[in-house]
Amino acid sequence: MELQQIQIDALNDGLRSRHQRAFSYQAEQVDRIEDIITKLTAFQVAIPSWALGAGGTRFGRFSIGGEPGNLEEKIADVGLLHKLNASSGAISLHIPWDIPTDAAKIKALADHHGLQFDAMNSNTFQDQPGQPLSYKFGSLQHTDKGVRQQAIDHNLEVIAHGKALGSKSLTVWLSDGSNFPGQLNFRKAFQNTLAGLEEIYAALPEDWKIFVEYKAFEPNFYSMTVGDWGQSLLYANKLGPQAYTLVDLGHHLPNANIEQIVSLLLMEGKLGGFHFNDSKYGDDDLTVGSIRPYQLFLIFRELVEGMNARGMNHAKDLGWMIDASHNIKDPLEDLLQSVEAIMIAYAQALMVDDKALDAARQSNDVAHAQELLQHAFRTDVRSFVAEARLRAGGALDPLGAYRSMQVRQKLIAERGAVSKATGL
Ligand code: RM4
Ligand code: MN
Ligand code: MN
Repeated sequence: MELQQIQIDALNDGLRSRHQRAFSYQAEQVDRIEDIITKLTAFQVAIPSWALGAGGTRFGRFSIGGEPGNLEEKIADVGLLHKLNASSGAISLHIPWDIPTDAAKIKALADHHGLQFDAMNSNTFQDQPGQPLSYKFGSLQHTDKGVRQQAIDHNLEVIAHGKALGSKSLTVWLSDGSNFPGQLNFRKAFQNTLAGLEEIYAALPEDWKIFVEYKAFEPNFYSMTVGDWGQSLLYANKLGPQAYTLVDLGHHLPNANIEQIVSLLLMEGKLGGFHFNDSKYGDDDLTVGSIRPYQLFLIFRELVEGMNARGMNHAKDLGWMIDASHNIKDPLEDLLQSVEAIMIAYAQALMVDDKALDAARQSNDVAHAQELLQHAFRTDVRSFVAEARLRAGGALDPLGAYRSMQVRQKLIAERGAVSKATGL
């Protein structure tokens, strides 16, 4: 199904005067409002193909109905999101879950929805049917050269698919690691992994980036071979200028200071991409901003400050993506909420008075420095985000529009109540 602009405009008409009142009241209190709106309009967050269906846990999975059954339907779903929020203009594919059999056709379909192909993701954390060698004891780290080669070849295949679609980056997340002390020689595991990454790096097209994603634990619980930002940065530095670290918000040990990590990676020119989600305990993959919105704001604040310090384009120079899993909510509703939370945090980060903050820091005025950040965080910027959306042709209230147009009911009617998305 597709949403028509005329439907969105009609819904917006009913909300317009209330929005205008809120927007003019809030905008009056902010400097550089036009600059903020322009930046918000340009900012696009990629949607991962695997977040469009129900996830589940190892205890079970509950179907939500109308899930996309193939790549075309996944693109259509992201098209729906983008039509509503004008901020989800890219999709990130996972191979082999999303192998494009006819790349030109898939590309044309994405174009039709105004979508680009964000980072391609490889998968060496599961065994696929018919796969000759198993990843049970790792992929690039494996003691067996044959397994390592299989994982390298898979990544080269992912690059080839990405090239055909116009993607510009490869994200490698490895589940490699060990479950018990003694299982692994850490140094050899690192060296094998690096050697494999070097071969993949050598196959990257010149205008591509490779993102090395780290994760503290799970599925391995004693050690992970790319376990934290230090290890990821080591790989990225050794690989070369096209290699970067990717930060997934759920991949840290509890209470890690992610904003500081982000700041230092940016300082080194080695932050490449971002996976947004929220968590209370671990890799919970919950809706962005649903548990720790202040942390999200602080991270965005470092992102904005660090990108400005390097003269980077906020919208284009880093890979922005959601990485989430939906167990009880409608994934499309959840993703609308996630994108909204990201835009809000970004808008608040753009509002921080840098000069005043610098001065407060310089004079060690701790209370004032804290006030300056909290003032931005506590400002209600929802009407700014809505205004940016409105100007780009999106819905003033994307979630409300989604519900009143009965999108899920229509998807269920089209695809059935028991359709299952490929993915996790
Ligand atoms: C991992 C990691 C990767 C994602 C997979 C599905 O935990 O976050 O980014 O590709 O999940
Ligand atoms: Mn991730
Ligand atoms: Mn994850």
